[in-house]
Amino acid sequence: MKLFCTENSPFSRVARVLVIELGLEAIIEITTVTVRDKHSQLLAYTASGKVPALYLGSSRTLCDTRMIAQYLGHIAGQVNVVASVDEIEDYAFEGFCLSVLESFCVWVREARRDPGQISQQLIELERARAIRCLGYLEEQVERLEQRFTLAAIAIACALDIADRRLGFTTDKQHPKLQQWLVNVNSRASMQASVPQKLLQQAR
Ligand SMILES: N[C@@H](CCC(=O)N[C@@H](CS)C(=O)NCC(=O)O)C(=O)O
Repeated sequence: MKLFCTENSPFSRVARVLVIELGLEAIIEITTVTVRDKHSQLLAYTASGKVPALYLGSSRTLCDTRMIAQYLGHIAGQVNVVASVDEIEDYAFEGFCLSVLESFCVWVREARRDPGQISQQLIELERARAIRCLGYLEEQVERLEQRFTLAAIAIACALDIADRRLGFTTDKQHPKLQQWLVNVNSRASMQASVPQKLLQQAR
């Protein structure tokens, strides 16, 4: 199986972390591709052109992070890597965590446009959303601490990209979240998936 990723994409990182956490390195080949590129090899596997994408063989490709997580959990025999709809609070929390990651991606994308094209209104909207969401996560940190599964991995990757790309960090207002992040960042899966290109850039 091939897992298509870019080096810097936080959604890709979620999938890469899961591959390591689930011990699937031997059967999942990580393939780095380009996105927003009409010549990308990924387009031969999925018209969406987005990462992560998991090619299963026989022209079957999963191109949604939650689906990929669910599938990886399935083949690893660890179905609780994603929340079950039977545990509705966990299920809702997981959706919230993925939406936090999505929101940081929107903010990063906007911030990287040519200066004249950046919408300050959008930036401020995303900043306000981020502050609100981190406040909520500070209250809900026990949920993140319980298990390092999709919800927690999404937040770990979201907070990392927010720090590296936007200089937006958990601060004194979020001490529990900050401590949780320090702890999870020391995991082998998080260490092995640090975006190397961003690491080399000045922060
Ligand atoms: N909802 C998708 C989001 C994936 C996504 O937005 N990926 C970004 C990189 S973080 C991407 O591939 N962007 C390329 C593009 O928009 O063409 C998922 O859950 O997998």
